Amino acid sequence: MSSQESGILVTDTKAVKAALRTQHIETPSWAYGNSGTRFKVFAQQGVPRTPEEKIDDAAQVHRFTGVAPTVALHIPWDRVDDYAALAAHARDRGVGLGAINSNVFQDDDYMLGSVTNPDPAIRKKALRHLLDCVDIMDATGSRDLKLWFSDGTNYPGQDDIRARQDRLAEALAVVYERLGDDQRFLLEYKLFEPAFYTMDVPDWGTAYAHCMRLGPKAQVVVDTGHHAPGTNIEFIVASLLRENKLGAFDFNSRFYADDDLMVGAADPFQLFRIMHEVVQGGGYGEHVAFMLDQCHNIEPKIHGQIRSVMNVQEATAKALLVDVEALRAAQNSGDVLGANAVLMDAYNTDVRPLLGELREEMGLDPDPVAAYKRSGYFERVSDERKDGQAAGWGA
Ligand code: PSV
Ligand code: MN
Ligand code: MN
Repeated sequence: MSSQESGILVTDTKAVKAALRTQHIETPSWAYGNSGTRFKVFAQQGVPRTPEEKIDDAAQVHRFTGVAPTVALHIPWDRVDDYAALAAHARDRGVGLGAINSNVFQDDDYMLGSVTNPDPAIRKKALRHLLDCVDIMDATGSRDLKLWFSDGTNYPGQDDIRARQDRLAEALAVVYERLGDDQRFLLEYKLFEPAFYTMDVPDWGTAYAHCMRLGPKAQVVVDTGHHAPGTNIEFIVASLLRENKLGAFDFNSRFYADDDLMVGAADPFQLFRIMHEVVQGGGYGEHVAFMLDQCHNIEPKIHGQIRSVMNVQEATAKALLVDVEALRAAQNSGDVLGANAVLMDAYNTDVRPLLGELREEMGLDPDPVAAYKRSGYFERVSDERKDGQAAGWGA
């Protein structure tokens, strides 16, 4: 969307802004509740007490950024009696309900696994939960079911690796069959934790193999915090896009393991490289869902989500600014440093003025954080939510 003339980047900013205007970044309900590490969950002021209040907070992120129109639910953390009513509440607040995240990791029964547990009764219980989640999707109108399994083993010999894959395949096939025509499941992989010898879905290859067997409604989720240090995530993104198997991202950033920090905080350049592959690989559209999966332990929740959304926008804007013609020309002529320079030119562009302009064109404040702070929302809910039990992991 840009061209290089005598060393100056001339860009079709109109086209870049048009693409950015349609971006859809989903925030997670669990980001608004109290969170922590295994050592301590910190209680913060003004934290929502109910799924409805989490949605109210997510609506603030959309109100000030204009590109976060949906919020993902995690079941049973967001259990309610009437999901259609919850969807109506969301609509009333100007947002929609997004992906339904299943949770088969917080029950004593799942100590040795959920859908891969050697005990058929426990497998059945876990499968029941996944199917219940599809019922919820029917009520909320959600398209995506996110499946993450904590299943795995800690010790060599603890269980049969292949038998566990068979059990997983069996459960996934049942869920796949239950999906409606416009629904899909997103299978998320994670290298380690909570299992430390084998995870049953440790990497994109395992997730891809399961999804490939089932068909187009089975897609892979890339959680950017779920790889070994040094893994080239953009290569995975490029490969999954080639195979039409990239369903979504769980964006967050990490310095060490599954840190779940603000998106783009640890490595904005990696985020840009990922977005470059998304844009070039035809993944910039509704079929690849941009979700955030992060928990803000020490920073204010809504402010942190706004910051993350803005960081995704900035990386996307830079990826859209890559001078593709110049890049191709350099690549095809073997100009190694020239090609690299084209990419770096885009990465080093300060896109904040462009995003500010875009927001003004969208009727928003160019500075979402300042506008949110001025709104007094935090002070208001801090006062209103003084009583009652704040939501947090597991609540
Ligand atoms: C697991 O680490 C994970 O990334 C999955 O997406 C879970 O559903 C989520 O975290 C909960 O925060
Ligand atoms: Mn995740
Ligand atoms: Mn994670």
